[in-house]
Amino acid sequence: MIWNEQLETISREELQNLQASRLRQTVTNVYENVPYYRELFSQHGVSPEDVNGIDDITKLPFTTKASLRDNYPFNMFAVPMKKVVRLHASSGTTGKPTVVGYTRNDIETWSELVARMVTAAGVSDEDVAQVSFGYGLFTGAFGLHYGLEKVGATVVPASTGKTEKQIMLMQDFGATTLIGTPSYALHMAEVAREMGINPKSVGLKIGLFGSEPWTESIRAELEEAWGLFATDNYGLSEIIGPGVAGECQERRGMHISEDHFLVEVIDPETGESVPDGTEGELVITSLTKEALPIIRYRTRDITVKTTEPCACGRSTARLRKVSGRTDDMLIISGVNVFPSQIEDALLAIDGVAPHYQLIVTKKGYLDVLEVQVEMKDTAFTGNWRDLERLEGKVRAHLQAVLSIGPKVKFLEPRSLERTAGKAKRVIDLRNK
Ligand code: DLL
Repeated sequence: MIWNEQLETISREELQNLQASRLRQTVTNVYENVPYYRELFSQHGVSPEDVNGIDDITKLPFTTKASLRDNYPFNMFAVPMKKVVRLHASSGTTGKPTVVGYTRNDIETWSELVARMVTAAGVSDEDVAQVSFGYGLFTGAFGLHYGLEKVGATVVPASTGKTEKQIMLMQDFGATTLIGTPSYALHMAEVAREMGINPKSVGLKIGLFGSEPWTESIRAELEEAWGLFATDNYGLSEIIGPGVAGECQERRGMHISEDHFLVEVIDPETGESVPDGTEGELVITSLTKEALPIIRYRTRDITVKTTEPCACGRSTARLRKVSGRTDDMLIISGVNVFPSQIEDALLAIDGVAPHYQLIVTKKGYLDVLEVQVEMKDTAFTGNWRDLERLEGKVRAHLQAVLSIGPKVKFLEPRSLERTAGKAKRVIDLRNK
C-alpha cells in the first residue's frame, strides 16, 4: 500500500517543479527571517534572486552541525517562539546538544512522512506497534509514535529499558511490529531467550529499525532471531527526525520524501556533487520546514542515491543503506576503515556474535586496532583450542578484507555493555 499515492508516485518532472518552487520559498524565508543565513549568503555573494531551479542549490553555502551549535539554542529558528510547539535535541559527544524546533505544521508534516514510511514497510491499522526508542528529547520515539498513530496502528509507547517487561508486553498485547535501534532489538531477542521465550513465538511480523548504521548481516541476524521482516529507515534531528527516508517492501534502498527534502550527494573532500550511483556524503535541504528550515546540511552520512524506478511504484529517489559517517571513518596506520566493513567481515564467520567494539590506541607512533567481539553461546565451548582456532580465523579474514591486521580479542557471550539506544562501536583512545 502507498500512503500518499499522489505525492509518492508523482512524475519526476512535476516533482522537480514542486521542489524548485519550494526551494525558492525556503531560500527567501531563511534570508528574511534568520540573520545567520542572511549573513552567510552575503559572505558567499548569493541572494535569493540567484536561486530559480533546483540546480541553483549548488550556489548556496553548506550548513553544518557547528552552525547549529554556534546558534544555540534558538537562533536558527525562522519563526517566533510563540509558533514553536515542540523542541527536541540530539546529544552530541561533547558540550551542548543540538536543539531543533517544530511548529504545528511541522509536526503535521513529520507525522505524514513517518506515516508514508511505516506504510511502505508494510505497517497498517491492523498492527500493534511497540515503540522501543527512548521517549524524550530524542526524535526517534515521538516521530514514530505520531506517524504510526496516523496510519491507525495500535501504538505501545514502551520506550527503552526494562527489557523483560517489554517482552512481556509484546506477548500480552500481541505486538506485530517492533520499532527501535537494530542493536537494541538484538539485545531484546537475547533477553527473551534468557527468559525461556523463543523470540519467534512472540509473533512479530515487521521490524522498523534505524537511527544507527547496521549491515545486511545484522538484518539477517534480526530476521533469524525474531522471524520478522526487517526494514531500515533513516533520519536525523537537524532535518526533522525519522521520516526522511525509509525502505519499502522491495528493500532496495530507502525512498526519500523528496517533496519535503532536496537531497544531494557530494564528495566530502571537494564539496562537489557526485553523479547518481556514486558514493558520497549526503547533503539535505528542507523544503517545507517552518521552525527550523535548513539549507544544504552536511549530514556526514555516507550513501549512494539512485533515481532508477522501484518495483513498488513509488517514483521517489532512494538512498542505499548508510554505511557509516565521514567522521567515524577510522584511519589506522593510513588505511581508511569503516566500522561497517569490520561488522560485515566479523559476521561472515560462524560462531561470532553481532556484538563488538573497536578499540584504537597508539603504541609509540603506531596505531593499534583491537577488535573485541563476543562469541555465540553455541561456539563457546570453554576449550581454549577452539577459541584459538576461531581467533585465528577472524584475524586472517579481517586482514584479507581490511589490509591491516587488527588484534582480535574474544569475549564471553554477554560481556559487552548493551545499550537501549545507539550502540557505541568505536572507542578511539589515540588523542586522549
Ligand atoms: O537517529 C533519527 C532517527 C530516529 C532515525 C529513529 C531513524 C529512526 P539523530 O539522533 O539526530 O536522529 O541521529 C542522526 O543517526 O546522521 C546517522 O548518522 C544515524 N542514522 C540514523 N538513521 C540511520 C540509519 C535519529 N537507518 C544520525 N542507518 C544520522 C544508518 C542512521 N545511520
